[in-house]
Amino acid sequence: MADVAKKAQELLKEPDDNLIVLSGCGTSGRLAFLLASSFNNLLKGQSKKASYCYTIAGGDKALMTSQELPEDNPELGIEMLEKISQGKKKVLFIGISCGLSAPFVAGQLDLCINKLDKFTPVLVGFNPVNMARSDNIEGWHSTFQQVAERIQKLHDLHKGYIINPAIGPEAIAGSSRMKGGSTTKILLETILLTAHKAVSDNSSITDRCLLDMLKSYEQVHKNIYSHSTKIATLVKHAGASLQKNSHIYYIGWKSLGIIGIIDASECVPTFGADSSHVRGFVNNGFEEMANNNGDLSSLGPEFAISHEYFLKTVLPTIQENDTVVFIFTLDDDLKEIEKIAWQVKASTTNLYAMWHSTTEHQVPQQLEEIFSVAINVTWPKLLSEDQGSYIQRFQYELSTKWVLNAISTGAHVLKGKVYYNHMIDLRVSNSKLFGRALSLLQKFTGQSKSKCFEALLQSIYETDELNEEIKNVEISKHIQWAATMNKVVPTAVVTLIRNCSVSEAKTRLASCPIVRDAINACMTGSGLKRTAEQRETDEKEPGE
Ligand code: S6P
Repeated sequence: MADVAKKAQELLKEPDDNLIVLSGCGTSGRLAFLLASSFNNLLKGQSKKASYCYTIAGGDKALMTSQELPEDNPELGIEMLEKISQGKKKVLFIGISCGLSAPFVAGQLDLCINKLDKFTPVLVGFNPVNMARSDNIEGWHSTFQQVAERIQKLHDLHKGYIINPAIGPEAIAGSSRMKGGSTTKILLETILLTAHKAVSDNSSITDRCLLDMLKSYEQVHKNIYSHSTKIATLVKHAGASLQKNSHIYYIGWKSLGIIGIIDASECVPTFGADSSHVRGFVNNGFEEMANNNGDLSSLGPEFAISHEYFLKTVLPTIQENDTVVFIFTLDDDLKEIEKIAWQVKASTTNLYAMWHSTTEHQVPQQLEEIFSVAINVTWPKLLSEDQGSYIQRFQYELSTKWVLNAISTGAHVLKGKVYYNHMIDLRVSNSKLFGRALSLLQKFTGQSKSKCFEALLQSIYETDELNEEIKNVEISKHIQWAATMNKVVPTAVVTLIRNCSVSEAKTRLASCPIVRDAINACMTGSGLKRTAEQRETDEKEPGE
């Protein structure tokens, strides 16, 4: 971390010639965007030139909607990185891939390795290199693991770096938006803020500066989880909304609104949710996002993210079963918040809030009273120093992320979208998720890989008869089709357990809206339930 901070410090001194690029797919790309925006704002506040750029697989559309397929394309990553770094002398490239797995990022790292006179590659992720993804990348020369191994060699020469601490398993297997995303945020904020401070103070970067900042996040953790009872209440209400096929809406201000939009967008690939189930809105919409491509709201309703749109189009449809969560700080326009809250209250009493206050300033009582439950996170006095206020904003964001991740994940668990700790109803929308779907089928049915592969294709193409032609096309073709389908994995699980047709499996699932219960019923009926439970216990690592 210190080495990377020193590199950033060096580059920040010559903003005309240099650039820091943050990049990733899905959540990792969204965090790349958020971090790049924050640090450019910090520079702007100091009347300095913007030094950061981000790239995300799928482009800006992926900031608020799920675009999982471009993650598989290394050439796309290379193209984007070449374009934004044109004309720059030195580029610090930070590629984020929590699982050390995204081909898009592998392509970009490969470009950097081949042009070390210009690029310093940094890989951020949470797997040891020997557990990086080793599958072939369709139409490309290397695997992610091979690229990671090459970066590791550069590490010793101080020409490239890997930051990949072990952070333990995710609560929902593979849901790296949670721990992986939070740790990405903590690590990169610590590195980059330390670099900025060193440039401003003309001081050196030491391990102590990094450690002090990391430790401040420990306090954030303590602070936010002291509200766990209220967080649990929000999870319960949000879960009840989803169980009734109603919605969860986040109405946020500034970057906390963006955290809400990010959390909502992730529910689609993770839980196979519809994009209307969980939605986020931010004040001033795209103006607040300040993303590369500006206003995307003309692309469709799922790109409408402003409060204005919420009030005009969503509010009239809100019903008693919907859950609405307001997210703000005391710096936001409290009068406006109060006004919107009253408007929402006319349609639902399921009105909640999470706000950040200080020991000195609290939210006015008349505002507090509008909400059924409010999480009031109180922080010590505001730090006035420029970088200090950024630490505080980062802490607000992280604690908000933790709460919203708990709400949306918990609500989907209550909706029955999780089987043991697996997202059984994921959308099969890229090669990583195709591989995950296959291993879930093997795990829960005990059948061979080839049998599970066939069942997966049968479910994707809704047929019991697979011709050789279909079986032999590239995985990317299956994914294109699967990405448009619902309940692909649950259907395949049921066909395998019951040894039944795809249409019978669909009928069984349709008769029981809770996916977990439908699968459990099939397991019990076939005497497989204990086997699955047993397998889960057998596979647990010590300490997991
Ligand atoms: C995970 C999320 C995904 C991942 C994306 C990138 O909870 O749904 O969108 O962020 O697949 O993963 P990774 O391992 O490259 O950071």
